[in-house]
This record gives sequence, C-alpha cells and structure tokens, in this order.
Amino acid sequence: MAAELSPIDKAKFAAAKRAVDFVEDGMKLGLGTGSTAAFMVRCLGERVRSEGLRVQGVPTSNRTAELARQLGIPVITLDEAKWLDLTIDGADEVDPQLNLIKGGGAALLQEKIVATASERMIVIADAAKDVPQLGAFPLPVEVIPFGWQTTQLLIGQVLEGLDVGGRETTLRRAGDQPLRTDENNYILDLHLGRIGNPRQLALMLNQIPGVVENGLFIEICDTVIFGHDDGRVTLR
Ligand code: ABF
Repeated sequence: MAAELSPIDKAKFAAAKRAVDFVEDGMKLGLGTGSTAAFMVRCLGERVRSEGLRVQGVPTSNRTAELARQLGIPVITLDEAKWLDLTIDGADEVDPQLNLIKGGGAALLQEKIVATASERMIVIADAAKDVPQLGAFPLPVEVIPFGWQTTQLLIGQVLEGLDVGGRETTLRRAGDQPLRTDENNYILDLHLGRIGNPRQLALMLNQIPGVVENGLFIEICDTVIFGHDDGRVTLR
C-alpha cells in the first residue's frame, strides 16, 4: 500500500502501521477517526485477515465503524466492551507534554470518551502535528444546537480572561448548512492561534451550558508515534 502514497500519506501510513504492532491477540480496541486512523484500521484488518488476530473494536465514528466492518474487524459498542485495552487515534496537534488538539474530523466527543475508557492511548500522526505549543489549529468545541449563538457568546466571554492569541469563533459548516456530528450536534471552531494554558481552557469551556465537549485532550495520550515521509517513525 505504501508504494504509491504521497509523502504525507507515507508518513501517516508509517505511524499507523507501527501502532498496530502494539495490538495483541484478544484485545478490546478503541478505533480512531481521520485519515491516519483509517490507515491504522486497514493495517489492523490485514493482521486480522492474515494472522487470524482476534480483536474487538469500538469505533469512534460511523465512518470508522463502516470501514472496520468492511475489513472484517469485529465491531462492538463501548457499552458491550465497558473498558478497553488500547485506543489508537489521530490528532491535529501534539505538544511536548502530549496534550492534544483533536476534532478536525468532528469526532472528538466519541474519541474522548473512548480514549478515556482505555488502559492506554497511542496517538498516530504525521510529524507536522508535532508543535511546541497548541493553538495554531482551530480548537473544535462540540455544542448542542439549542441556543448555539448564546453558547458562542459565552465562550467569547470566557476567552476574554484567558491567555490565548486570538478570540474568533466560527460555526463549522458542511456546504451552506451547519455541520452535524454523529450525535447531531454542532462544532464551533476557536481560532486561538496560541493556547497559554490548555488545561485551564479545557476546564473553563466544559463549564459553559451548551458545551458538550472540547477538542483539548489533557493527560490522556500515553504514547505518540510520529510518521515521517521517508517511512521512519519516532516514538515519544
Ligand atoms: C481524528 O483525526 C480527529 O480527532 C483529528 O482531528 C483527526 C486527524 O486527522 P488526520 O489523521 O486525517 O490528520 O482523530
């Protein structure tokens, strides 16, 4: 598969393939969302097919569930699994403390629930996601549609008092309609530029009525595998 890939996809594939080496027979797995996670699901499906690897997967989105089923990976719900051995998922940014911004794929809610319900979380990403400070990537916040513009106003008020580089917030759209998450919620993207205190921001955001979850993953990720376009990987 790796032969005809673009340089960035080679990097994603390399990280994804290395992560699947950590999967052991009998594991209950959280299956992430996004293009890097999709490579991981394909590599996992290949091990299931070629080795008879026995795993059960809890997907973090409808699209990951569909791909896993296509590849013959047994799919179960988180309620059936109750607790997971390992979650492998992508990210939009990774800082030196392994704090993450996730949600570019609008799946942050299920991703955070599944990652939190796991003994271990491995993040897979191309090396460009390795950043000195979070915030250049717009921070996704999942909100319920009811009163979303008031929620947006309250988020703006919270941001006024925090150490961030900018305070613009936008409603993520799919065409001329608001994008809907798998839970039928909306996503507000916070264009902060720089986040001085990710832990504080994550806590403050989730206090706001109407906010369901935010894309800051603080002290959830245990290991990051960065892929490089020459096929190398580096682990942190
Ligand atoms: C998902 O994958 C999202 O949380 C994250 O935003 C995205 C990264 O996408 P990609 O792997 O396509 O860069 O986990």
